[in-house]
Amino acid sequence: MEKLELVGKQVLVVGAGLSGVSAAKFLLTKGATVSLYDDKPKDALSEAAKDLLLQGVTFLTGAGADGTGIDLAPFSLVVASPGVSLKAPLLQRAGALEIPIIGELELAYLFSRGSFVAITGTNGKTTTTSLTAEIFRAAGRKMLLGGNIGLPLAEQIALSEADTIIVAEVSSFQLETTKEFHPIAAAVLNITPDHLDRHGNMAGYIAAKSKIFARQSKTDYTVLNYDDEPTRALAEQTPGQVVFFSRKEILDQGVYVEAGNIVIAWQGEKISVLPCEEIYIKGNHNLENALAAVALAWFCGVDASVIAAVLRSFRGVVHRLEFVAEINGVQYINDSKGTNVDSTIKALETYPDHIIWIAGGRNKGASFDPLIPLVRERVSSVVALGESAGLIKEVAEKAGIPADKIYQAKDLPDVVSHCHQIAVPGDVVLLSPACASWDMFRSYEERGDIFKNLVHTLE
Ligand code: UMA
Repeated sequence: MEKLELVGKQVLVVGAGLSGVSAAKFLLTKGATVSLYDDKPKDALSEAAKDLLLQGVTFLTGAGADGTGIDLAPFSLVVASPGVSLKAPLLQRAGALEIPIIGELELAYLFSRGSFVAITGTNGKTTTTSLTAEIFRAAGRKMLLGGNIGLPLAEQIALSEADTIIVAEVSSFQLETTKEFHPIAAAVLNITPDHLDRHGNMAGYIAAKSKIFARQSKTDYTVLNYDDEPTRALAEQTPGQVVFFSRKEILDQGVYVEAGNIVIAWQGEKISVLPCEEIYIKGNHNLENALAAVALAWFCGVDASVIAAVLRSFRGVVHRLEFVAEINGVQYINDSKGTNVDSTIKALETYPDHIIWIAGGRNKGASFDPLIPLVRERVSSVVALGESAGLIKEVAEKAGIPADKIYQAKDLPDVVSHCHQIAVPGDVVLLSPACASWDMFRSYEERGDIFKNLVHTLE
């Protein structure tokens, strides 16, 4: 499918991160004349971004912090990076001039061959996307994996063929700028407050997420979490065929747990996939991720026996409840991907007690109060870091953690050395910040990698 003519067109890419650099490269291959804007000056950009200069891309950095000096008249298309809000002055001006604004996800979609299987949700996206991709791979299907997971789709889409399944993790930021994007199977895993600073409120956030199924029809599948009320309610809105999954309820039809087994029930047929205890990745949240992956794969024609085999062997993803090391009887766990409250709730639920909890970073507008009961029940010490350290200390105080067990660290080395000093055998040192990393790090991956390296120096 090539739904966009780019030869000789002037295109402005906004944001020179992973997504923008991939979009710019892709646009060049399609014959467009590409300009790249970023708030940051050229010197602060990555080598990959700077390489684009050599490939003929014009840099518009340094034209004023919000692109005020840029003449938009020559551009016939703007490709916005997911991290750039549609409210950014440059995009507002482009909108006022009626220049179409799309994201890199939409761009990749418009040039894709094959079919998209897309996954969104506040939490569990990366695990479910990786697991689903692994199932398609094991089934011998041609498969591409990408999206918000950190692998821009624009970079890979040229490899797609008519029978390729493109398994995509899609975020609310990416969905916001979609128009034609149309997955044959789409999953919404759960919806809890996140990115409210960007979307304004829950309604705005849900509206962005709902675009995952906006272009579906009755021959497509919308996989929804029955146990999560806001997600279940989306059944009323999707034009696709609803497939519910549930960890808690026996459903008339859908994918659910019955007598400890994952079961698929559909149009009178009932298939037992495997006992839940045989799934390698543990925890209720992972069972939900597994149920969604089962639904996506089975409704796209993958045999239940292949699905079961992958669920037995799939080991999970990095930065998500990732075991780092055991040092003097203390376990160190990297959950840097815990970038919102709900995700950190799931991390705290995984360990019964003696948790030394490391949290803080950039708050995205959500309240931290839902963490209080778990902190009271399971956490023995709190280490607060970054812009929201004050708010994390407040949570600790409200949960009744004594003042001498609350520590405000200045940076990650300070965090790790403090934890090493106070931890006793049986403790779990858990980095699960409930916040984005962007106040101190480039990404949650960078935060997690630095944490892991520091922990390894203790060994
Ligand atoms: N920038 C501007 N103006 C702005 C905002 C940003 O110029 O108003 C510039 C920054 O200076 C920087 C660049 O834009 O140079 C960064 O762009 P970006 O924030 O879109 O980040 P990318 O590196 O392109 O990564 C994006 C996704 N990031 C975001 O959505 C914030 C990555 O998701 C994704 O993996 C990648 O594209 C490939 O698809 C990360 C993420 O945090 C993992 N996602 C959020 C989440 O999962 O909760 C949505």
